[in-house]
Amino acid sequence: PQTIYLSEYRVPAYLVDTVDLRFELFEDGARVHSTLAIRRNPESEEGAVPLELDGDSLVLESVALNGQDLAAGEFEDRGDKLIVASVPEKFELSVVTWIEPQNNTRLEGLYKSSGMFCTQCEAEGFRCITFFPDRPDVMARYKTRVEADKSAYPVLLSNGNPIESGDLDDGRHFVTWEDPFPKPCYLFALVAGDLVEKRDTFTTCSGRDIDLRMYVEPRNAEKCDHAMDSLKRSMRWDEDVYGREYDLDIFMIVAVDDFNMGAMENKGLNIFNSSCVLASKETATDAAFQRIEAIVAHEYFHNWSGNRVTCRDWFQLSLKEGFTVLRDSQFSADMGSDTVKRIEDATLMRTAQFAEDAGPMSHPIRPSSYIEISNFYTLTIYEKGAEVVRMIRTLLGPELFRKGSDLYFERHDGQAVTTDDFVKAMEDASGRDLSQFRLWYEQAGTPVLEVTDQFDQGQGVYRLTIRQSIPDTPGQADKKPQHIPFALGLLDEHGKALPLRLSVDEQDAPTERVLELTDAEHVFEFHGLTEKPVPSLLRHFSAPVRVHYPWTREQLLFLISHDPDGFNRWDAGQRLAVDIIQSLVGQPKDTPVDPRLVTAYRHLISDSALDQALVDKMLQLPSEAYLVELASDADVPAIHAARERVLKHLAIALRDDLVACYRRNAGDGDYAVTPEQVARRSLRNTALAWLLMINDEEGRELALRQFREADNMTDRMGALRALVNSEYEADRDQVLGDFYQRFQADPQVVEQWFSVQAASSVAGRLGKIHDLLAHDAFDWRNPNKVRSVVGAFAGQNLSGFHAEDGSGYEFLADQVCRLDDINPQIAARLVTPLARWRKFAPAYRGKMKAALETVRDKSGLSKDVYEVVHKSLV
Ligand code: HT7
Ligand code: ZN
Repeated sequence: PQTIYLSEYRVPAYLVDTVDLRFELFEDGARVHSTLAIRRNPESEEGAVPLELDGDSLVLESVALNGQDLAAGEFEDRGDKLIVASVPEKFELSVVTWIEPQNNTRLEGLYKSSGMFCTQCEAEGFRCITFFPDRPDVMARYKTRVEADKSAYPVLLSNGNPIESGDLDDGRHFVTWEDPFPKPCYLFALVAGDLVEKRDTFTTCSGRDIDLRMYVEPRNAEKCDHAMDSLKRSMRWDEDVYGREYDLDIFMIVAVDDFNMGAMENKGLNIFNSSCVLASKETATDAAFQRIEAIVAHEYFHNWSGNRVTCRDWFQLSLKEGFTVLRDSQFSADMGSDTVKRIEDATLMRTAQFAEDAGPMSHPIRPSSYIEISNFYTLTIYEKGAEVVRMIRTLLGPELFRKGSDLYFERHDGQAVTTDDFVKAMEDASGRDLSQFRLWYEQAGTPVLEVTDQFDQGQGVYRLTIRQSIPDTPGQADKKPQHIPFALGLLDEHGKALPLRLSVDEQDAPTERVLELTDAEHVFEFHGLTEKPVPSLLRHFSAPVRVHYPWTREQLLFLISHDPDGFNRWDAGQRLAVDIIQSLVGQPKDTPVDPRLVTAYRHLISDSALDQALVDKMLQLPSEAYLVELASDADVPAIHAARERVLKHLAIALRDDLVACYRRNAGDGDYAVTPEQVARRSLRNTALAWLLMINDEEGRELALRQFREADNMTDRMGALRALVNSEYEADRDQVLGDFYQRFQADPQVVEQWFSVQAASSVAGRLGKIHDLLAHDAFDWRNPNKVRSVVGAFAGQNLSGFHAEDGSGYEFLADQVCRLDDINPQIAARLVTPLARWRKFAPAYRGKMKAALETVRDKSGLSKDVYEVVHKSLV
């Protein structure tokens, strides 16, 4: 497969002004008539070169230039390209292609999901529909006529506004849509199906009424309210916080069951994975409600950050994704708790993005090459990209950042631009020089900050030395220091926040500062102190970096109860738990657990005056995945055992406190997804899970009762998960059976049922995983099902996946090979756990590598899987 390089970017030789599409949809395929108004690009130096259009899996029926059919010798159909050797400066090209959506299992382009037609064109799916210059810097105005059988497909949708509709012969009908905004083809969408419509309206800040519509299968009609409410909140928030008003008259959301990712921001017609949009309290957990709100917001925010201003090329993907993730994260924080959201974001970064950044696929947020762009929809592009934009905001302050955002949208509206254009707008609006900051876009890897300190009692000066280094990553060594905002505070022995005087005579010094690191080493002096303070470092996770500081356990315990910054209180708790668990890895089972952890946790569980949402987060022990990420030569079973040892130790010591916590948090009144209720439900589910870890009879009874009596999925799933992870085998089988019986008609709930089993180190043995794959409800063509069994097993059931005999690895390799023939995008994502083989202890490493080699040797490997496997084997 061919590697694409950023350095080889050239402006398009031809531009497309308008696209006129006509889709004839049938059961055995679809005919696509496309007419393009094309002209030579005045900015291209290429001149009168042949016209090259991209294609994939198309059957070409005809090509005409300015209405004249082209003869065989006048064009060349190479499959992946349609080449017309000689074209005038300005012309109309008409192409007719035949495609087979019903056989499209890759779910790129036009395909069928549960009987409906739908599309996914990002990144390069439009070329699976018709021949086209499939690149985001070719922006055109689209008119789309959709024709289909009226009784099977009463709803026919595309981007923009409906301008015409009517009946045709043979029980068929059509609707024509027109989108007034020029857009790249990756934002094109079409839907045809037998769907129910849910309507609402939103009045924008300038007084325009927007028609809001959701289209779902009839069985999901009652699961739309939450997404609709989330949409309205997002629209208002984007006006209030970013000054962005919606532009079309209609905004539509469609739910489909088979979808490769979470959702897609097609202009005016967002398409969602059903699991990321449909919710009722009986079928969706609190976490799902929150995820839906965030994803609806994310897709909506793309209307400006992505659609009105789009990417010049796919190397700029983080331009839209990083900025939009920051925007959705600010939105979620505003809808709930700032601290809790920051903890969740930092957890994801540290657990999964840092791992990606240290692995074989490590890449900068603006990569310089790729083989398959679908492999670059990564945590680095999305989450680290958002952290990078967040750092710009931290450096500029909220007002100048907003000024920069306004300038960016105003300057580039209707354009396809680069990350550099974004940074330039921020610079121009603020007057700040971000040249060194741009290294965040170019250099991969997680910076490491080594922090040491020293107190000069005589001078009353506290010296903090911070050394920055960035590890080598594939193709990048000897990196330059980056510009890092480093927020900190200092506490005295009573926990009082000390003024941070950077000079002896500084008056009214703040108690929190953002230091700017630009050199490989900095020494900061804080004056006017009478005792050595306790540092509270990298507050709010002010930069996506690792901080190493020789904290003592006393200092961490002190910060857990005294740090005025909620995020860092949580962070101190995590560091303490990590330290204690790490000290037990590979140690005999009876090695004592530091009793101070129990004291700290008892305080958290029993003090109801504390912010319960924060307490809930603080009670969660660092995950196995995070402990693995922190380890080198990771021995997963040993890490799993040490973590379980601590968990059980805490559960035994705090048994009565857990029962009290459960009872105190029982009963919410009417179900609502408020921060208070979410925290209560989560706390009582944590208490249940811990009690069942130690085979507590009362805990078992509470869990069984909660399972039976629950009126919402959070409670039911909390009880189910606790029982599935317990040693009460008969109860486990009973509740799993009951659950399936009750919810078997609901695919989203069945997915949860699959994943709670596959992710369990107790219930998810390999034999069980095979049973799940053989289950009637399992479907290889449905990505959610594959993720909920194979993905959950390899990504969450770490001790099962890393079985000593290597059976987990062989299993995954087999499934990846099988899936690669069906859906390469999903196969490439699934192979990731094996690709990290270098991270693990020698006994595991060799077996992982061998499994990966079997994937490499599969014949007809897709370029998606090829890229991941080959990059991880070099
Ligand atoms: N921008 C969307 C990306 C996306 C996607 C990419 C590749 C293959 C399938 C896909 N479905 C959606 C989603 C988003 O970031 O909002
Ligand atoms: Zn996005």
